[in-house]
Amino acid sequence: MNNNGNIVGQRLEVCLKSILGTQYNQDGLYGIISAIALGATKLHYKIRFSALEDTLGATGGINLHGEQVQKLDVEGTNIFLDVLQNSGYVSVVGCEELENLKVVGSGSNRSYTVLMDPIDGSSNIDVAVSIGSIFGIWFTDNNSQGTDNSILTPGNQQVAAVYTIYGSSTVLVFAISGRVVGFTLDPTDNTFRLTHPEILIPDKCKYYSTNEGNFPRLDPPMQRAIIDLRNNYSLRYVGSLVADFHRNLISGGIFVYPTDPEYPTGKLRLMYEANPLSFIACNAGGDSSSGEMSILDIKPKSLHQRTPLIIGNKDIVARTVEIMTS
Ligand code: AHM
Ligand code: MG
Repeated sequence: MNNNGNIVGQRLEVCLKSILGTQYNQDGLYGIISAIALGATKLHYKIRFSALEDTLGATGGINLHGEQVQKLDVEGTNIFLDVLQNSGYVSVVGCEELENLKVVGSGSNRSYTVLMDPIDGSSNIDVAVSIGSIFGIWFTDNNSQGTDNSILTPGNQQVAAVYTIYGSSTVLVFAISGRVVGFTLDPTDNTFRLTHPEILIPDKCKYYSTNEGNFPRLDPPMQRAIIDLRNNYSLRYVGSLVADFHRNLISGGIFVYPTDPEYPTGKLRLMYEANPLSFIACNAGGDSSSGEMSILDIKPKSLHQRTPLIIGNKDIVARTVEIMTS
């Protein structure tokens, strides 16, 4: 048992309210996180059966980022749009796969906006490597609901963030201010059970995660920062941000996806990848940066904007930023 009375193995729905406390609109967050857990359970089975049900591979369509749409991208988007709408607490959803914000309902209970990447690590879908889903949860700005302006506030305004991983086990991690908690799916009764009552990034950094294949085209200061990481830590790189982030959060590490000539403003998306994971990292004692500023302080310009991302152990993020900017 931990100091909040939550017992390892307890069902998510049972311990969620005591974890959330009264500091937020408790019912709304409870409803949204439960809805994400339901969606993640559905997606867990879609992924497990994807090779058998012929839902691997591409649809033939190209998304707004110019990338091939995978069949599971479509499944994931539809599953989470559905559960978030049915939660009764979400008014607006922004999604990697949808060009514009989608208004999913109105009314006084629907006071939240969710920005999501329903399948992170799409290139790993067909090869049975860990993939995940990422969610940032915000209060809806009722004055500009559903317009781009309604979401163009820095990530430090997020109320909560969640990610899930479909890997050797299926895990759901969520953060509210000052608390990061992890659950693992129990497939015997399809419930998420408390397995990580209090996640804090370890003091010691063990790993660095970056696409080493991009090294030759990085700027010299960025190359120096990567060489410093090489000289001090072991390399681990899955190629699914959420899986690389989770390992580094639990075991200690840093993830770096800088700018390069192919991605002059970075590859990863600010609003539904960098912001939610930065919220989680910062509440677990870690940190994140774009190299120029804290990710959570960036004033966004659009739903789909990209950012360089350096995220993980606080002091190693600071050292990497110092080297890459000197
Ligand atoms: P996705 O959201 O379309 O899957 O793309 C983002 C992914 C991240 O999960 C991962 O960190 C990165 O792209 C990997 O990029 P690369 O293959 O260039 O190393
Ligand atoms: Mg992604």
